[in-house]
Parts: sequence; C-alpha cells; structure tokens
Amino acid sequence: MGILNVTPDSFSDGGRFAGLDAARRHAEQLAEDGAAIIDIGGESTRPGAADVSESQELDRVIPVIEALRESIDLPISIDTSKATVMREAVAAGATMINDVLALQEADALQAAVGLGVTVCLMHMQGRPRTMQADPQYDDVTLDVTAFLGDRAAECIEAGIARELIIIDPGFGFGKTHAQNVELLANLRQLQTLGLPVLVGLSRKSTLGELTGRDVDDRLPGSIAAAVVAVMHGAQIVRVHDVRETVDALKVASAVLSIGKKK
Ligand code: 7PJ
Repeated sequence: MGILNVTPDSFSDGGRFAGLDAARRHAEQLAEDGAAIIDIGGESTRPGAADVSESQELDRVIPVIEALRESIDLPISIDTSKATVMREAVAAGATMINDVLALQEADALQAAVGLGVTVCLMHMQGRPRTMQADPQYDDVTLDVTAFLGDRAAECIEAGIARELIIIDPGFGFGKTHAQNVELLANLRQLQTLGLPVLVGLSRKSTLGELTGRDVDDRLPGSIAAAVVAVMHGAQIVRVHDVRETVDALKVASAVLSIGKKK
C-alpha cells in the first residue's frame, strides 16, 4: 500500500503533494513502483496534528480520487475517520476505507456497512493530540489483539462481511517506542483473529529512535520494519517508499514461499 498524503501538514512529505497534478504524478509513480493499493489521506494523524474540518478534508481528497480513478488502475483506499468522507470517497471511486479510529466515530460504522467496501480497522490508544503522553497497557500485544477482535466482531454484527475486514495494530498510535517494538516482535499474535494484518511503520518515530535518523533518512529502517512485519505475518504494509520496499519484500516472499511448501 503506497501512501499518498494530500495534507499540507503531514510529517514527512507535508505540502509536497498538495496540488492535484502533483498528487496524480505521485500516485502514478507509486503504481509504477509496484504498489497494489493507493492510500489517500487528507487528515494528518501525527501526534499533535490540527483537526481538519469535513469540508476541508473533502476538498483535499475527492478531486484526487476522481483524477486517479481515470489515470491509474489500482484500488484506492481512503484514510479517514469521517462518515461523510467515507461516503463521498467511495462515490468518487475509492474501494477501501482505512480508519485509524476503527469506525468508532459517529455514523462511521453505518457508513461502512452501507458502502460494502473493504475496511481496515486500526488500534489507537487515546487520540492523536494526546496519545503519546503516557500510553499504558497490561500487555500491549494482548490488549491490541483484544481490541481488534472486539471491533471486528462489532463490525460483523453490524453487517460488514468478515471477508472485508483487515486489522492493523496501529504502530505509533498511543504506544511508546518499546511497546511498538514489542508489538512488532509479537505480531503473529494478531493472526489468532484469522483476519489479514496491515502494518504501517514507514518513517515512523520509533525507527528514528532505533536508528538515530531524521524522518527523511529512515528508508533503511523502514525497509527492515516492512520485512520483519511480513516475516511475522503481515499481508499488507503501508509505506512511502514503494519501489525499495517492493524489492525487499520480493526477497522476503521468496523465502516465505519455501517455508509454506514444507
Ligand atoms: C497508519 C495509518 C497506520 C493505517 C497513518 C503515518 C501516520 N493507517 N495512517 N496504519 N498511519 N492503517 O503514516 O506515519 O499505521 S498516518
């Protein structure tokens, strides 16, 4: 999954792809580089980020989705927590909802039920403005797994087909660096839920902590994280650097495919 941010304040490529033409070019590059899904986000969820109004978010993402539907032949995911944005994005051509609040905002679950598209449910403790203050878990892996299991059950109960649900532990969303590393080490635990796992670690601050690198210099760390995630059972990785990650995952997949034959 290649990341296409259309926010002026996203932490790593903020502002660079704000224009419609630039967004289209960037998406075409992600597709050429081997992305299987394009994830479009108009609301920055980095720690402390400002809230974005519904109309602002719509203005940012809808024209991009419409433009991409014409120019690229890949599924488009909409990274949003707002029911109206989900509906308009799907009407414009998106076929997946990526919600960092796991459909817990008002009307979001109903919107997703009605739309009948794939949904990614992500775990977050707290909310972006304050989530990094003092995250607490009994056992981060078990707590995150329990939350995602409960959320998936509620979504199925509400009418979302099980086959449409993807889960994501939400690296960096209300987790310390140590908790993120622990989650990655124990990622296989999530597979007990029997749902595909998506992981987003690309350029995140835990990689900065581990490597001592600034955000623009975290490609090697991001690639290592993607490979570890896939070796630990992740089916989808959400990344900025698609070309490099795809190469690394071809190597990981070749190794994994031998393991599966035994
Ligand atoms: C994630 C996301 C993630 C999913 C962001 C960033 C922050 N969606 N949206 N999983 N992160 N599903 O890209 O660093 O980890 S925004």
